[in-house]
Parts: sequence; C-alpha cells; structure tokens
Amino acid sequence: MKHLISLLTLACAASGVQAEELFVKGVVFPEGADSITKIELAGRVVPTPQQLAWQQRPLTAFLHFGMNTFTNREWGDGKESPELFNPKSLDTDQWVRTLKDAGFEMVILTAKHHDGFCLWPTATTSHSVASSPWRDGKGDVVADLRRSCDKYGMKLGLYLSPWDRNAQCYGSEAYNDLFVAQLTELLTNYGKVDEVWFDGACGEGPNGKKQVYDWLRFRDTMRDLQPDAVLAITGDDVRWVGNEGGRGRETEWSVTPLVPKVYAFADSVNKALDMNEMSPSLGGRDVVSRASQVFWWPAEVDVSIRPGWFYHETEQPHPMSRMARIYLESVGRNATLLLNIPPDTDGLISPADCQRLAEFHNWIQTNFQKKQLPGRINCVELREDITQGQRVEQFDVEVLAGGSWQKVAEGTTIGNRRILTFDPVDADSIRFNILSSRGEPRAEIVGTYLVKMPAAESDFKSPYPAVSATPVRKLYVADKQQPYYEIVWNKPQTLAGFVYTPAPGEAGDMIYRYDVEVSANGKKWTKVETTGEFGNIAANPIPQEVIFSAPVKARAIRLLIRETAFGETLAPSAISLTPLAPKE
Ligand code: FUL
Repeated sequence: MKHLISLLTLACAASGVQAEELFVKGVVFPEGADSITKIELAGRVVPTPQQLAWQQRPLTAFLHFGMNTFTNREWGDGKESPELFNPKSLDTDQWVRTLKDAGFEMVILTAKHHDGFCLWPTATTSHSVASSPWRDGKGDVVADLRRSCDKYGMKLGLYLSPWDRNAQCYGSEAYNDLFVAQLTELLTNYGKVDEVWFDGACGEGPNGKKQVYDWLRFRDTMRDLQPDAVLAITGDDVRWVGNEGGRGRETEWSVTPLVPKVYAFADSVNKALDMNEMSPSLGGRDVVSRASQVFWWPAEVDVSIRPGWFYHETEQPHPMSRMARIYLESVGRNATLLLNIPPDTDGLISPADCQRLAEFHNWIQTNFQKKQLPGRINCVELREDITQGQRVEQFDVEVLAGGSWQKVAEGTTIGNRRILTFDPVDADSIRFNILSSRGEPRAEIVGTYLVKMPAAESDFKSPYPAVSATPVRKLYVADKQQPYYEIVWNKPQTLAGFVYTPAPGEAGDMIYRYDVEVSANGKKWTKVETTGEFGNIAANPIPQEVIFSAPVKARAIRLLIRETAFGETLAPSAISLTPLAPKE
C-alpha cells in the first residue's frame, strides 16, 4: 500500500474511511488469532481520554527535591535526620513561574523519595517536614506547590516512591496499608492531581526486607480518588521509556504487548515474551504476533537537566546542544518529555537552570512555531490521529527540489508526533509516503521547519582537577574475596575524592555499593568511605563523583566492591577511576 499525501491535501487524508470498532486501552486477541488479525486489531487500540490529554501535553517538569538535596546524594538511606531539611528561601511561586514561562504545562514533585522523608506533614510517619526546622515544622511543600500551581494555571502531579528505606514496617503487609494511607492523604487534601508517579526502583527497607507491593490496590486507590489522573511507570497509563538519558526509540509504539506491573500476570507474560521496558522492540510485528493481548501504554521520557536527579552544587545543566537533542528524541519520537529541574538547597530553581530553561524555551519557540511551507527546510513534523490508533509502520518523506523528487527522511513509527531532521534543502514541495500500516492510516505533515541546532558543547566537567594517575590495577583481597581497584603513586598526593565513570552496558558491570581506603605506604589502610552507594547507577549511568569529608594525603587509593548493580560481589571487567585534587 502506498499513499501519497501532499501538504495541501492533508485535511482530506482521513475522509471516506468506514467507522471501525476501536478498543480503548487494550485488546485481548481472540483465541487462535493469526498474526494478520493480531496486527490489524493492534492498529485499532486507542488511548483513554486521560491518556490522550496527557499525550497532547509535550512538556512536564519533574521536581526532585527533598532530603537528598541537603545530603548531596541521589538515593538516601532513610537514616537521615529531619533536622537536615531546612531550605532558607523555599519559594514554589518561583518554581512554577519559571516553568510556566518555559512552556511547561504540568509539574511533578517528589513528595516522597526512596529515603522515606515526606514533604507534607503526613499522619503516617514523623519522618517528614513536620519534624524539620523548616518553618518550625509548620511547612508543607505540597500545599505551597498546589497554591502556586493554581496561581499560574499549572497542572500538578505527584511522585510517591513505593520503595521506602525509612518505614519500619517495610517488607510486610502493613507497609501496603501505610502506602495507601499516604496516597490517600496526597490525593484527597491537595486538589486536582493529573499524574501520579510510582517509581519502579525496589530495594530493601530498614530491616533488609523487600516489599511485595499491592499494585492493584494502589492503582484502584488512585482511580477512586483522582479518576482523571494518569498513573505512571508501575501503573498502566504511562510507560517508562526505558532509560534516563532522554532518548525515545526511533521505533516507538504506544501499543505494546508489554504487560504493566499492575497486573498479576505481568511477570510471567513478560518473561515468556522476553520483554521489559528496556527492550529495543516493544510493538513491532514480531512481538505483537507472539502476544495474546496488547495495551495502549505510551512512553514518557524522564531525564534530568543536570547529570543527577537531585541538586548537586558541582553539577551544571546540560548544554543547549544536549537539550535540543533531548527534545528531538523525546517529543519528536512519540513520547512526552518529563524534564527534571531540581530545586537547590535554598529551595529555589538555580540561576543556571533558569537560564537554560529560558534558552530551551526560546529554541523551541524560534524553531518550531512557524509552520513554514517549503522553501529552505531541514525538518519535518508528522502526526497521526491517535484517537483512531497508532498505525503507520513505515514511511518516507520526499521534497521537490531542482525539478525532481528526492528522499530526505524515512522512518517507521509516527504516533502522536514525529520530528525528523535532514540536511537543509530548498524545496518547492514536500510529500509523505506511507509504505506500510496496520489498517487505514490517518497521518499528516503538520509542519516543515528550518531548525538551527545549537553548537555542540561538551557536558559536565568536575570543578575538582584530576590527579594524574598510573593505570588502575585490579586486585583481589584474598581473605574476604572482596575485589578492589587500586591506584598507586610514587609520591604522596592530596586527594579530595574521585570520579568513577561506569562503562555503558550491563548492570553487572557497574559498581553499586563500595568502600574506599587510602594508604600512606601501601601496607596500612584507612577507610575513608564505608558502604558508599552509587544510587540509581543502573538506570542513570552517569559519572559518579565522591568528595571526601576532608582531603586526605595518600600514596595509594582503593575502591573496594561490595555489590554491583546486579547484586553480586564481583569485579566489573573494566572501570574508569579518576582521583581528584582539591579545588584551587
Ligand atoms: C529512578 C529513581 O531511583 C531515581 O532516583 C529518580 O527518582 C528517577 C526519576 O527514577 O528510578
């Protein structure tokens, strides 16, 4: 099947098509259905009204703020004193105004992260703002944010971490009750909530036990209390794209056989299909043909404007070249962008982030607002009418230039929005050919642009200078069988800390828990860090900077491995370790 749709005849593309039965949110294939039937039915799965509204809002801001902001960590261990939480000038109006001006339509706050500290005065635990010095324990960050959202016309979403490293009852049924009670407070006392985010990370609680979550009960609580909200990640409305680096897939299906965790059969079916959120193909003919049902489960790209999710003084926002790429590879690849902007220790969005947000907004406005007709162009935006399903499987785009048609772009999926860039060309006309689809496609070109990509700039650099080091040697401590990496110098060095850069790849090749020792003579060793954690390293494998509480003088340093991100005491095959000197 080959359709030619020119820019001028787009509006007619869908006319004359017979009404077909559509399946909201998912469809179970009839027993014994063949692949052709399955593909055809998959093309008729459509979003719920809540999912549709959500997919049509391209930009949501994430606000990672809480105990980690004050301890300078990515994952807290739940033992932090509430005394540490004390933002001097917390101003949610500044957050929301900044984000509104930058084009965001919703903000999602980490009401509770894995350390269990609650940003609202919950009745469920004393581990909350009520026990902190901030506003003499009378503050409520969620209530402040609600007021600011109302003031500026912003939607509100809430992140409530199921993993809780503080709750004593974690690892028992009582924790599910506690979680439901927290959810009930948040979804009852703070007005309309449009997205609820249940993170997928699940480690041990304070007793070393893991929790069996009652996902269905959590979901039903949310549906009862906020029926218009979508449930993200471990819910069945919004899917995690599979990485925290800001990349949607080139082939990104909103219809997938991957079963959301909320269903009891998720693990067995996903295992049989050999699929998870990170799989490269989530909705192609190959996987749909093997499945017995499919879901409308569209992707959300969550990524931070900085390397970490929480504010760290030594980090800087990504350069505009990276921000532009993130936009094209999220919003431009059939996903929404959930961009994290972490408020700082004062409780404000930092000046550097405000500036980057303004530049980001300006770049989008300047490059994508004017839907110019062909002339000089290097970008095309395509859309499918997803109210009728996601159907296009293969297409290309041609321009008429110098009297002949030439192909400038090609792709597989379109979905809600697909943006493709190519070398600039002076075009008299443009056409879009659908080469393969699941039933009658409804797709169109919505704009052509001449996009100016920001000049490439390198990303984050540590403000601590590197100490020149002899190559890392990998050795084993014989008695404990605890592998370690060691660096030795022939004269003493002053060390402020180090950076460990995980090699991209498997979680088993990344260090999660570690100790650090230094030595003046290579014989006697002193621990400078015990059971440190590179929190969230598997999902977000960025360089991990560790700064010691005070600089140390040493001739050798060791990084001892307690656990990889895969939970084993093994040495990754290769690591990159850079010792740091104090700042000048
Ligand atoms: C992850 C968490 O572990 C991170 O800390 C962060 O909250 C990110 C958005 O989700 O799974």
